[in-house]
Amino acid sequence: MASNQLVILAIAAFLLPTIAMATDYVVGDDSGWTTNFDYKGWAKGKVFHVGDKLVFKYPVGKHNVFKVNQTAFTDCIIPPANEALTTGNDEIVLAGTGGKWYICGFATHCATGGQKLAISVVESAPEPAPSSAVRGIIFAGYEVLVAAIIAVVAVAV
Ligand SMILES: [Cu+2]
Repeated sequence: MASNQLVILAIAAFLLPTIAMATDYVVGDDSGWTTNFDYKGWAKGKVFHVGDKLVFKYPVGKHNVFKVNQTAFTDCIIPPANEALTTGNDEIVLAGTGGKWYICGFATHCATGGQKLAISVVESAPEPAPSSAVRGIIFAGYEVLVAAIIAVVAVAV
């Protein structure tokens, strides 16, 4: 087997867990993005990593999503309308670490409806979280794949 193929395999084996372990979070789970939902409680206990994705689901025209700073979050200061996400299925990949804040810009949804989400994002984890069964299954699959790749390489060499 050519050495550059081995290099590609090595890179793939290194990158795969990072890709496989990114988590999609539907904000509010089955309730989606709405008023009178406890987003603080929803976020509590979750560990958000760089590369994970937030998905805001809501009926188009009923809500929207603004990414804001902490002050705007606390005081429900609505940014200009052209900064809003409005598709009803807004996906935000968490690109960096630290605090992230999101609010709805409709009427008083943020101020009186509590439609606001604050999270803290940490570095992507090199190891799967032991508490997540799904991640464990994905990781087990990855180990099987690596074993298969090693077997193929051993046969080829
Ligand atoms: Cu709203």
